[in-house]
Amino acid sequence: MESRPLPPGQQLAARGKWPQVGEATPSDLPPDAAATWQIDVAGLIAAPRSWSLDDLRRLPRAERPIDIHCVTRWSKPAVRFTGVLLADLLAEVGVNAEAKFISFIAHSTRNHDTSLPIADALALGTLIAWEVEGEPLAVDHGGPVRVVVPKRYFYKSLKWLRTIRLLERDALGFWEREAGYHNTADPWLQQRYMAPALSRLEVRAVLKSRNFAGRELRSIDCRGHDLAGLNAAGAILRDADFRECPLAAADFTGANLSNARFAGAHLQAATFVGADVEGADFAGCDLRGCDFRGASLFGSTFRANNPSHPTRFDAATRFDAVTIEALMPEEQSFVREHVQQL
Ligand SMILES: Nc1nc2c(c(=O)[nH]1)N[C@H]1C(S)=C(S)[C@@H](COP(=O)(O)O)O[C@H]1N2
Ligand SMILES: [Mo]
Repeated sequence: MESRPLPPGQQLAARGKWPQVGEATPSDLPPDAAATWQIDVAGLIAAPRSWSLDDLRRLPRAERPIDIHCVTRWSKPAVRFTGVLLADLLAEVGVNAEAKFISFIAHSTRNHDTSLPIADALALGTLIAWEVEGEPLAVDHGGPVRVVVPKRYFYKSLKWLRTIRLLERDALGFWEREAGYHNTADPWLQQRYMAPALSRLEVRAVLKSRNFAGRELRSIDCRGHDLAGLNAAGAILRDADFRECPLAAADFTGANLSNARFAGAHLQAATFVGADVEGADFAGCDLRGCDFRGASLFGSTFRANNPSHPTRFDAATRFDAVTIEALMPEEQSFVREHVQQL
């Protein structure tokens, strides 16, 4: 396959591997879900209507190779999805002139949703898809029917699509609300997160306390602060910046550190047990005695880019044989090479 450049900060998943991300597969789908599935199109349209999969199949069939870019830094190029273009479906329902946004809502215990400006969704070639690589879409990956939005981080591609709602004003989606994920989500512009939640004053106070336990501190900038012995158990630290920080013996047990930046940090004897470090960067860190057991490692990076500041491990650095399989191929072999017990 010809290789195209990846968006900045992304790495290739192993060929044939497709991680399942987000909420768990719904446990209440009948085995024949595809036969009974209905998609409701509602909101600012001429007349609300439900569509079965067979109804959708009567519309023009579209097949597209689409690059998957997960916000936690793994990509999977040219995945062949088949379905109907959103444009062709909307042409059937007749969208009112005042509708500006489109909200996709899932079959989901938390009413998972996401949204886009209608103009963007159409211009990007959004697909309502029920097949991948010529096979019915597996339930784990959003079957019977999911949304696939090309050229956006994959959190815009809603699984288990149930309702399409046309709106005058935007309805912020689940990850955009709960995780602070960027509402535009262009991977070429690295639009991963919205602006941080805290003021500078609040940030200064919490840094001084060295107690982040249980707090929501998305995108916090910790650079230049001595945080040795930090208590960050259970803290929400997505996109946090810890580059070069002294963090010996810090406790990140159960913290959410997805996409956090640790490059060059001193993490001797720090613990990440049960933490989410998906997409986090540990290049050039001192990881002697560091504990990553039970951590979620999808898309995280350990290889140093500067040979004079290598990532350091020792016999006390701990990883799980199982969780380490979530690392992308080159990262996985690098860590295995350096950590004895694997
Ligand atoms: N219903 C639903 N759709 C969802 C999510 C979710 O949690 N629930 N997560 C999103 C995220 S963050 C990603 S990266 C992709 C993952 O799709 P996959 O599991 O097929 O890789 O689904 C997106 N769609
Ligand atoms: Mo994602």
